[in-house]
Amino acid sequence: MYYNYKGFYSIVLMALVDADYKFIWADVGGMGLGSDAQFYNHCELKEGAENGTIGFPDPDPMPNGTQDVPYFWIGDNAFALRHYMMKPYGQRGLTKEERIFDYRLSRARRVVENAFGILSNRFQVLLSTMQHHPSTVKFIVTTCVILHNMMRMRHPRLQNQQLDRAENTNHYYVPGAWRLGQNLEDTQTVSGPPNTASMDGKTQMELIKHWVNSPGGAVPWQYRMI
Ligand SMILES: *[C@@H]1O[C@H](CO)[C@@H](O)[C@H](O)[C@H]1NC(C)=O
Ligand SMILES: CC(=O)N[C@H]1CO[C@H](CO)[C@@H](O)[C@@H]1O
Repeated sequence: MYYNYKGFYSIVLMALVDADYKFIWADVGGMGLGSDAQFYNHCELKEGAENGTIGFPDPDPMPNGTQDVPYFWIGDNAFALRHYMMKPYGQRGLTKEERIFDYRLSRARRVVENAFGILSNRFQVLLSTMQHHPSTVKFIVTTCVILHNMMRMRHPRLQNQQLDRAENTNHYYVPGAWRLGQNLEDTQTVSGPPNTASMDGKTQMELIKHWVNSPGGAVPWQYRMI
């Protein structure tokens, strides 16, 4: 049951990472058999999001935005699009705005990749074969995740050296039109009545796509990246 599709034995660490590289939810110990999507489809996190018990914060505007946008997670193509789960368009023949959305989403996902990278570099036992019973492996991995979070909180600078910092000098936003509401016309068309709870995944995707393509949400180098 623990034999994975890559051809060795493993347990699954399914986790949600915040913008500060901390693990804010984790399910440790799933069997390696099966795909990420299958695992996610049966996990408590998804159920809690679907039945509304997960406790997302109330919607807030994006930076420089004026319109409330529900909080959401980002994932890759393995996950089903929902208003709380944004994923790439990921097909061919995309418009420029869609390619910018995909670029920005993949750029945000690097935080997640970095979190896993910091974790496994610090606790290199995670990179090795553990000669233990699965229940012990589960304890070891859970302990590493908890220690990682404590390190993030107590010594964040120590670990920042390990992060992917390629764009750190460039983090400014062009102010203006978005804040003034001039870019909101087509989002208002798609969002319909101001009942954010009923917004579906596509509508949410439109909102985010619009924001990353607006002066308030764009990063200046994004047009070179697509
Ligand atoms: C919603 O899902 C969570 C996670 O599986 C579960 O603990 C909770 O009992 C469910 N609540 C309702 C009202 O269905
Ligand atoms: C016009 C405006 O409010 N611009 C702000 C956009 O967001 C960045 C980062 O949050 C601020 O630095 C700008 O002042």
